[in-house]
Amino acid sequence: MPVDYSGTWNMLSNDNFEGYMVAINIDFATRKIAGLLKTQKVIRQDGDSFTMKTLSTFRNYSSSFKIGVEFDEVTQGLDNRKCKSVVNWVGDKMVCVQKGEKGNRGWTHWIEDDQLYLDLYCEDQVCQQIYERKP
Ligand code: VLZ
Repeated sequence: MPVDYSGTWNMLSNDNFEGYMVAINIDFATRKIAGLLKTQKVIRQDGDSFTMKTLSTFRNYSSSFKIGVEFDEVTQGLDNRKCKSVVNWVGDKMVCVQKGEKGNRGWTHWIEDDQLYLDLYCEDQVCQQIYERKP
């Protein structure tokens, strides 16, 4: 039985989001606001098809994809870049590569002790976020 990422997840911690935002060239004022946010992930998993919504009081971000199928991603409301993105299973982890102007860009999700982990990376920066299931 594969892992089920579906559900609503509330942020518990957000390590080095600042570094990640600098790496994707988010301006100072926006970083000051965004750095205080406790985002929520709403994930819908239907077989290998996913919708991931990142919700906050400031901005929302949404993406939909199928495992192993490259898609055009525009990081709307973040750095507004175009990426050729693809998400694959590596064991029970979901590994996304976001090919585009920025090097070494992507993210990895996994579940450990019923907590949702997310590493967001770009260039030499890694942001690690941990979420718990909404009670
Ligand atoms: O999520 O790549 O879970 O799409 C931050 C939104 C989202 C808050 C960060 C406002 C990246 C930020 C979300 C203003 C600069 C992301 C994927 C992995 C799924």
